[in-house]
Amino acid sequence: MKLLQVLSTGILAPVCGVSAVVCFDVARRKASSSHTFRSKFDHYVAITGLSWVGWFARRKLDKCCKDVVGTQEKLLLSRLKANAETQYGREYRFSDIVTREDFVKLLPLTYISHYEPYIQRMMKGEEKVLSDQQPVIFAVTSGTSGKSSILPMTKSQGFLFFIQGISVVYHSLLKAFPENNNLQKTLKFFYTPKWRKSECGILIGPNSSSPTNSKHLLNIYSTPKAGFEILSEPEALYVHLLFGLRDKSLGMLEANFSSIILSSFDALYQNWSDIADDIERGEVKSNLKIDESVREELNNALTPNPQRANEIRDIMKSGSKVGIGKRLWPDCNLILAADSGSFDLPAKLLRETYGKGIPIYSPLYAASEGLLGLNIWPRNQPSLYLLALQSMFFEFIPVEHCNEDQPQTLFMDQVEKGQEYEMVITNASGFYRYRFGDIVKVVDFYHQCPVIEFKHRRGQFLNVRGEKTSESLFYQALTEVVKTWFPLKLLNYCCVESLLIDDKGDSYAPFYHVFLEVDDISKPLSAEQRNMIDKELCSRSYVYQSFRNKGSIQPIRVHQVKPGTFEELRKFTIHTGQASSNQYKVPRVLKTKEAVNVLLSNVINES
Ligand SMILES: *[C@@H]1O[C@H](CO)[C@@H](O)[C@H](O)[C@H]1NC(C)=O
Ligand SMILES: *[C@@H]1O[C@H](CO)[C@@H](O)[C@H](O)[C@H]1NC(C)=O
Ligand SMILES: *[C@@H]1O[C@H](CO)[C@@H](O)[C@H](O)[C@H]1NC(C)=O
Ligand SMILES: CC(=O)N[C@H]1CO[C@H](CO)[C@@H](O)[C@@H]1O
Repeated sequence: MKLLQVLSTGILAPVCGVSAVVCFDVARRKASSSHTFRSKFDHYVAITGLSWVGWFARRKLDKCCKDVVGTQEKLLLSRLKANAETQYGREYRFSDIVTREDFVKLLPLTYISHYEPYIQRMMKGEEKVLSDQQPVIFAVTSGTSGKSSILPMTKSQGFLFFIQGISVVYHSLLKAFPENNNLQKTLKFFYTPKWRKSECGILIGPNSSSPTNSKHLLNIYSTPKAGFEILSEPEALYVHLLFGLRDKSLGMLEANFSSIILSSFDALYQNWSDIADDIERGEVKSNLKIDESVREELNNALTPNPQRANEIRDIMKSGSKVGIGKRLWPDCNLILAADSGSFDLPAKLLRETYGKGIPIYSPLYAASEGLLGLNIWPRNQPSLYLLALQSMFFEFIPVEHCNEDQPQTLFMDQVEKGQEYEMVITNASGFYRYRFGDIVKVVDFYHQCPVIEFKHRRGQFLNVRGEKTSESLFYQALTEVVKTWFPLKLLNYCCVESLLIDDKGDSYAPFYHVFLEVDDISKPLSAEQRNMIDKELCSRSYVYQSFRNKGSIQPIRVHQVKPGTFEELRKFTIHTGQASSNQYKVPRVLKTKEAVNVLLSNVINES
């Protein structure tokens, strides 16, 4: 990040004149064994810079939270002013807008389709279409539950994301988990996305911030630079694990989503013996499919370490998966990964098995739309987010109106505690009053700023007869049932509406298919067990129950699938869609036939 460069040369360099103090501070902190003196120092500069920026950014944030109306209106009006001379700005008369009420009156609520013609123009190279700034990139949203879409981003975005997002949550992290204020490295599971170019030469691709963008931040991670450049995922994962395992004093595990960490542990169980051999030899195995230049760089970063190799072998052979993370890395203090919405289940599994004893912190609520929320309460569960009021102008549609096309919206200061809303955003790169579909619940206020819990994404409904069973309601019913199946554990699940599957059952009425992966497949699920899900859902949803009683919906059909099915589904989606592995989310409601076929071909124990 640019800022760190500025800090390290401009501010920190003179401060380092007091080098004795700094050297003492560097020396007294717990550090990764793979650090050289130089990299230890760079690591120190990076995290010290980050926590200073975080301290200032947090003060600024608190000030804004005490004046929600002013902060939001100022943000909105300055954005409109900056973009008044764009094609969109002239079309919607931005220059006439002087209050937030004008804005709502003059502009319609929009969906992604509204922007498609504008984006086409931008891709051809026209300037000042939606935003005054030339887009640097077109992001691809994770199209795991539907189609991918191509969206523009602008330059300042990454910088603001860093200042208003990363630095603030880092500050909160250190306050809640002070044991992380050290020089231990982080194992970051990151996969480099593929890129393509639009007609005017703008890069198109998922814009996940790559650690290789910043030389300073690289010292924080256990994987060397070359490892982040590997394009194929299994090989990249192998390398991440290799360098992570080598470092016994690792401090954190980090990935975008808890599901990525969970599946990385699964991969560890498949490949640990090769990895241990590599650590012993100090060389990456010769049949790993990577470029020679990458191999050379990786090998340069390795030294033979038979002792650590044996340690890993002993730990991996000792059986239990529970707490394996803490046994491999006794000083690991934290898992950093999103655990809200559809990542709740993988996070729970992680807490109970591999990651037992290591807290999980989900720092940001962010999406392609930008920074939406900040979790400044790292120890709270479920994760709560302070709305990122400096990053977006927010409006809210009460859930009961979210089926209307142009409902009345509320402003940030008008929402109520305990209510659920669909969020509407106006962001920095030219999306105005945009309904991207997230439903949240306001659970509290921090000063005047709403604190929310993510509920689900609109569209992630099961809806065969207008009953609209939300993803989260279904999940609650399912977890309640699975509790009674103890010691059997649910590993993964997914629902499909019957219209996507040819076998329509006994009556014309539609129903839900539920695909479950559980940890013990030796005994098929009994008919009684399967029926419980339908009963539980009835007891939780009056609407669903009434359709069931009327015979308008048939009972839920439960299918058990082979272990590894959801991994296959993930590979299939990444292979066929445009989502990269960083962005992949297990869809809880599958909407395409092709993906459903993957599940169907893996069904077992059908009675
Ligand atoms: C995680 O995913 C989000 C949205 O898909 C993206 O904006 C972000 O940059 C990703 N982060 C990493 C570290 O991959
Ligand atoms: C990891 O192990 C699995 C199963 O043995 C194997 O198929 C896969 O190729 C290995 N991965 C790598 C990167 O070697
Ligand atoms: C605004 O939202 C659009 C649509 O999701 C996205 O493409 C764009 O990158 C967002 N801009 C910012 C600044 O986050
Ligand atoms: C937010 C973000 O990650 N932005 C990055 C998008 O990609 C460009 C080009 O690689 C980077 O410069 C941005 O930092």
